[in-house]
Amino acid sequence: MSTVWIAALVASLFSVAAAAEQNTSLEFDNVWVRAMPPFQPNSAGYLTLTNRGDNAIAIVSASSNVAKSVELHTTREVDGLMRMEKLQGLAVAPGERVELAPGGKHLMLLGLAFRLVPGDDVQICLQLASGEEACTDAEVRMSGDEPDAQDHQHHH
Ligand SMILES: [Cu+2]
Repeated sequence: MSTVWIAALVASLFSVAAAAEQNTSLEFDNVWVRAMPPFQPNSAGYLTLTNRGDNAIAIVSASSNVAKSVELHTTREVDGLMRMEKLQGLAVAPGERVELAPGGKHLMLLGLAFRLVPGDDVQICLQLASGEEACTDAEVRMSGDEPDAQDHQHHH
């Protein structure tokens, strides 16, 4: 095997690694799913997304291993009532940080396969307009954290 051939092979391996790296320019933080009492069909997932890449990332849909379907929702106050609305997608600009937190945007997990208990690990995947999929583990937590989480939203 010639040295040149090995050099070419190493170079191609590196370019594959670099390409794989680009897929992960979406960074996940504080990913969790709300624990639910028995017989609740739905739950909500929260996370912070940061775009570490140079290109805008468009999230077109989401999925989870514990739900039939996952929708992107936002919460809006209408006549003093908090209402959830379905979002068609979510764009994250380069360098932008988007928080999905209680009282705001969230992932709606519809049709839970089983009861979510605190400490469980579930998987959340986001499908991107580019055709790529970004997946992360989420921890199941109690909803008692909610007022706290809302509080933290306002100061960074
Ligand atoms: Cu919702």
